[in-house]
Amino acid sequence: MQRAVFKYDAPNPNGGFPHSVYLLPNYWSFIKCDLRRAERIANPNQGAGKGFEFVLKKSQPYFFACGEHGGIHCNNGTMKFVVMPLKRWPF
Ligand SMILES: [Cu+2]
Repeated sequence: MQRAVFKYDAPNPNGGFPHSVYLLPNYWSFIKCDLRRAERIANPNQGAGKGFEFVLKKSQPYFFACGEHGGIHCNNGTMKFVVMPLKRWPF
């Protein structure tokens, strides 16, 4: 089973926007950073320490983005990515 691990700084009271992890439903919502039908899978506190682990159950593309503050870190391109888990070779 393949997993994605997300590590990000906990919310900083001295400034800066916090982070989170959203799973977006498809390619276009990912391109547009449209979070309306996205699912928040980790909150701003879950990226600290060992981070947040998400199991990639299927061989399909998974679209992830930070969704805090209207998706600012998705829109500026710094916190969004796609991962495509592939089946392992059978040896
Ligand atoms: Cu962020």
